[in-house]
Amino acid sequence: MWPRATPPRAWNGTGSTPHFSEIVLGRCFTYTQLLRPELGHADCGQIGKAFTNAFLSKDPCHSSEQDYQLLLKLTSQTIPCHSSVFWSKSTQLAHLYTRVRQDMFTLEDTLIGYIADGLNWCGDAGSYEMNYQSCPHWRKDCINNPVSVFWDTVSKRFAENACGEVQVVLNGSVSNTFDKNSASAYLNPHWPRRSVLNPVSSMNNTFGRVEIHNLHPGKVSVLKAWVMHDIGGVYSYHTCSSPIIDDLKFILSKRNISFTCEDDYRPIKFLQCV
Ligand code: 2NF
Repeated sequence: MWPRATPPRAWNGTGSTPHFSEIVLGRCFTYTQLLRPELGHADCGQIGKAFTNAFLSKDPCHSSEQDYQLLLKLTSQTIPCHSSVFWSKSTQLAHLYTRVRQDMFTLEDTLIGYIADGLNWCGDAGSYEMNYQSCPHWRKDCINNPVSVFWDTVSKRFAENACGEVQVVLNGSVSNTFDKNSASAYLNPHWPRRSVLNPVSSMNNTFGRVEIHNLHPGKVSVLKAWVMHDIGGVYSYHTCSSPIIDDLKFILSKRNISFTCEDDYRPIKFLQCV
């Protein structure tokens, strides 16, 4: 059917990361051979192929969870109970925490999260190639782009697999410590159409929109929230006593999951001084 007559459409987002396939392969080998050799059975060649097949030659505004199923299967990994760490607006601090606590895992400490973190990718329905020029921006072009759908899909699996006591590192120094509108956007029967209340910002909170709704009551006993302050922003916008945290507590209570909250949890606070 190809070569194509017209160049791929220009989107508003950054294009695919140069050397995407090589980076995916290299990260897969680094993770399975050096970081977590106990996972040595993972087939990095197959994982790399499944990743690119999920989006190449496809419309980058109609990506679906289904596209990533083989990749998910090839990267399945058992995380021990009591060791999952979620985060929102606190990427650096949460990852510093799990670097020190090697027994704890954020999504980016799992194989699939490690491979994809910080990368960008998309293809085009009319080409076998990746689009290195531009990719759909989730806000300006379309929500169902390959990167957003990927993170929603793997975040959902990460939450579904969590068990025992789980933790979330939240940023109390920003206004959107926890985005209640993200949560209601997910509960809205018209989802994934845009929320009428807050059409843009409500999309941008995977923890509130995807992860809390996919924790399994009965499997997860308690969510422990650590509300950290002074991670770039005003000192203390929200604390455990803020209504925004009550929203989180309420959503979890409806799902029969216990909730505790602590401001500036010392083992993490200590890392802010490092
Ligand atoms: O890039 C990642 N590693 C990533 C992306 C999305 C979600 C990780 N996650 C998982 C993590 F495991 C955390 O538990 O979800 C949780 C964090 O997501 P969050 O949206 O609650 O936290 P933010 O700090 O607001 O965002 C994390 C990153 O994702 C991007 C955002 O720009 C930031 O780089 N992001 C958020 N929503 C979207 C979206 N709809 C998005 N990128 C594309 N489309």
